[in-house]
Amino acid sequence: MFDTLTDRFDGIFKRLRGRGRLGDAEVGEVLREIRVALLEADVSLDVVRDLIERIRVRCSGAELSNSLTPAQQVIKVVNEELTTTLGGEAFRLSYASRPPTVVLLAGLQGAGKTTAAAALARWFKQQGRHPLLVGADLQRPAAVEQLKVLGRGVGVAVFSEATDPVEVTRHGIAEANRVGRDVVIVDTAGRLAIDEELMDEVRRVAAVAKPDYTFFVVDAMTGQDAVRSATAFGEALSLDGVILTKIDGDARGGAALSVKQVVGRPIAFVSNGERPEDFEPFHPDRMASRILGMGDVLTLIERAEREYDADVAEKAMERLRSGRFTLEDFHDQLQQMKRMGPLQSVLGMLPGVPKEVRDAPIDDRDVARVEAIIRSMTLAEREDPAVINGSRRLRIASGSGTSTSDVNNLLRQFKEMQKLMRSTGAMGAMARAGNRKKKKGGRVTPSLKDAGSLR
Ligand SMILES: Nc1nc2c(ncn2[C@@H]2O[C@H](COP(=O)(O)OP(=O)(O)OP(=O)(O)O)[C@@H](O)[C@H]2O)c(=O)[nH]1
Ligand SMILES: [Mg+2]
Repeated sequence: MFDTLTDRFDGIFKRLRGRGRLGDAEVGEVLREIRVALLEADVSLDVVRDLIERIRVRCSGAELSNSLTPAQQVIKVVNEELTTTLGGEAFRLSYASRPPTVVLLAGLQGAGKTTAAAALARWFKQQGRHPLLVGADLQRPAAVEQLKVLGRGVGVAVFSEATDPVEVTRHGIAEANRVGRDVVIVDTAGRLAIDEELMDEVRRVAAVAKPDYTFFVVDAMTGQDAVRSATAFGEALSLDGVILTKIDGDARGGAALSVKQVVGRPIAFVSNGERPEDFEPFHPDRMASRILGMGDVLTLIERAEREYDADVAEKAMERLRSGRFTLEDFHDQLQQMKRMGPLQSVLGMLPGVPKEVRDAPIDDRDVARVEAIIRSMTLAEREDPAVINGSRRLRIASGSGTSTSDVNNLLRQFKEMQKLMRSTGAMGAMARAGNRKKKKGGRVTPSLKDAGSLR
């Protein structure tokens, strides 16, 4: 997401860096370039106007700190104002004093409501809550079944029945009370704002659900137009926030930057793929630094803490320290990395990763190939690759559907990696992170935690 915008800002700031003092003319020129970049990114015209004006005031005013170069000053101001446009503070969700906390999802057809419902249920579970999913989409025949499959995937029960959406919602909440679920997520049918009958239905669902939070689910790929459809929903329902989906497919970012101002409500969560784990709370400040190409270490660290299994990490670290890190451990580490998302997106969040590297296509199939090769080895071979002779290499290649040169490459790279890890630098960093982790007692990825200090 935001690829084009990030590229444009990259160019604008690069040109700025060579400059000394910035006069009004230079500032004006930069603002014009930013304006064009935003419009090209499909940001709503009103939003662009406001944003540019706020940047202009601050860049030509007295707010020039001496410690920063002019280019850094502009970047700082743009970063802060982009954060404001994206909603300023991160959305804070608080729980109903008398459970269950009820969340209602509404939006256009195919926006990603059902997917988001399951992902949200998973997120609540991670917060230590006990959610219940309620399937109130009786419009599309397979809708409830879809929710049940997704619910099973995240280990959350789904309530539904063949009555009508209002009754399903009422009974779903009663069910949550009966079995002691403290969060209820109601998935509703996709509807067009012009369909008055269906708009009336969702109004009646909301009337019995009395939701603590009503989220408008929007597909980012439809750009600022989809955001406008919020108006009709906002008239029928009292919206609290937006769930922006499919940001993985939105190269421009117009929707994300327009939501707050056009809908009048902030983005609460974003969805970055079809899987329940591709879903997270939205942080305006982090997104702004991502747009400006400053990476997003915080999100990465958070995700790592959530998805990384501390025991496996601990074991790997022990082995690293004692110089016994094997292909078996490497395989475990790969599994863990994969849980943080596609490698490309993980890389995109690291600051200081050169654009060429960030954009170089990483094929997750390459990773799959490496896994297949390791899986085709015997345990003894994984522990000590030195025992793998020529004929075994051939067998491993055919067993994993690769070639002997793939196998040779992996073995050579692994040997180099082992050498590198034995060198004091890597060991020291790992050991330091290990100590920190023990103090905290939580889930931490050593190498990624250290990446934070790159900032
Ligand atoms: N790439 C990508 N696909 C997504 C994302 N969220 C949902 N999808 C896909 O979009 C399609 C529609 O998602 P649903 O969750 O069924 O949408 P919905 O709003 O419930 O649709 P209706 O109930 O028919 O209105 C599915 O194929 C999802 O897998 C996302 O963040 N990224
Ligand atoms: Mg649905």
